[in-house]
Amino acid sequence: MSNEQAFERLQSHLQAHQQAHLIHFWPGLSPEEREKLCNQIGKLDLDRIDRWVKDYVIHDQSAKIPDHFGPAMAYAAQPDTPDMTEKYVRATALGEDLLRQGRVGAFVVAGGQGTRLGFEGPKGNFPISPIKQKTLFQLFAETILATSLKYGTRCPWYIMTSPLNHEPTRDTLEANHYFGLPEEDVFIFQQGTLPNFALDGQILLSNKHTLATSPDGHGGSLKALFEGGAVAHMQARGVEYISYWQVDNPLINIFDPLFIGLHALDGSQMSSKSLVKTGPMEKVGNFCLVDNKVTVIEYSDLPDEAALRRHPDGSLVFELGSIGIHLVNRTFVEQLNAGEFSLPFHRAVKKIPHITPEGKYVEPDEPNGIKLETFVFDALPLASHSMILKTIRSEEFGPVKNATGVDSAETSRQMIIDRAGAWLESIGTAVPRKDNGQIDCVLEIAPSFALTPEDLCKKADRIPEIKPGDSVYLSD
Ligand code: UD2
Repeated sequence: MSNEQAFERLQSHLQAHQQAHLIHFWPGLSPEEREKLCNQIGKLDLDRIDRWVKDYVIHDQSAKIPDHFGPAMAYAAQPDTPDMTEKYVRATALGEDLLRQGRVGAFVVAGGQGTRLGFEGPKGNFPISPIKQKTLFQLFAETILATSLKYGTRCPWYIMTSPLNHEPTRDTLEANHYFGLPEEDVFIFQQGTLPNFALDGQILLSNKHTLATSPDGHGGSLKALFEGGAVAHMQARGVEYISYWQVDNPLINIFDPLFIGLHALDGSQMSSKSLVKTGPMEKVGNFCLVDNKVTVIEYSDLPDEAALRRHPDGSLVFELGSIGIHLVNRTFVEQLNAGEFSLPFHRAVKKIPHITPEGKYVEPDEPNGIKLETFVFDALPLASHSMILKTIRSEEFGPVKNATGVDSAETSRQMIIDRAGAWLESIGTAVPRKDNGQIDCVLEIAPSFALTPEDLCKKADRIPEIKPGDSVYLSD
């Protein structure tokens, strides 16, 4: 086929889908630019895109609230009956066994943009530890290494990036020699992207030969794990359980034997950790039951009336918040990818920089387009069984999301210090506190020193006396 014929074919294909503007600048493009544009367009499934435009761009079918939904149930953070105590002991022992056998892989989703934090570069490079200023990535790597040593195994680490941050993420890990992990235990892969749309459904161009795209949301991880080769890597390593968390949470307990054990004992395909919300409007998803299936309704979608509903004792009816912590069976990811699976789209109206038909680059002041994303928790209702475990906020959730205020570096760092103080006090070490109860020193416990208060107990003789105003870093 001649170049001309190929162009005409492309043009009529695009015209049939009202997207012919994508080749508006064709005459002025170099051969390389034309090839790049053709490649991008070639990857689009325009029949499906027509449906997305109709259902999600022009109309808004996304995130429909089900007619009937109720609150989901969760295991308590601490067992509250003798039967439960026995089950938690059994589950913890099973979780530890699975860790020893190398059946659990760590998986962080790190493809987001982190706009709210205003930090240049991958969010995992954000320095967060209170004394050593270790980055999020370093803390995760050290935790994985310490866990591998503790259980006499090698836990692999899977990291999902996006085109926004793939190279700098890979470069950081390489330059830091994977923070002590063997290179072959770290598997970095990219998530997919979706085109950005103008409000009338036309795909936007970010320059004359490039479509405007953005990452397809953390729901894209369930495809990317498979298509990017992580699942095959897991198969080869004997990994059955995927411990999923979000890059912004330095307090994450990546390998929690109790959570792993309960998940396995219950035959769950995808499980979640939850915490009791600080109030009705806390910005976390809500665990609900829809048709007997665990389902997360995002904070922005839950009607106020439901969010505010309370039991007679004052507790919230929808009290269980989703904090982006899951356990997923590798075979569940395989099962999803074996068929035609898709998660529902969530639609966000955004300011999207683009090229106008006159060829001018604009960064709009007002929202001008639609970005579509999928969310990983929308896979929960697809699981044959889904378990939820409540956790304790001060132990496990201190995200760095904003530059200041709630969920900022300051609050997250303080939570790291507070948790270290609570662990030390739990083994009988005196920690200086002010009159108002606040910890009066700076504390940091390296993962190599202790992953739990029990680990700390074994090293009690190495903990110095702590005086007000001290900075104490405990490491091996
Ligand atoms: C998320 C949850 C919210 C609650 C909260 C807890 C959603 C929609 N909401 O809110 O319910 O659990 O976290 O902290 O998830 N990411 C990717 N690729 C993408 C988009 C995001 O990897 O395309 C990662 C991102 O790097 C981060 C995580 O997903 O690790 C969460 O993304 P977010 O910061 O957009 O989510 P947030 O804080 O709005």
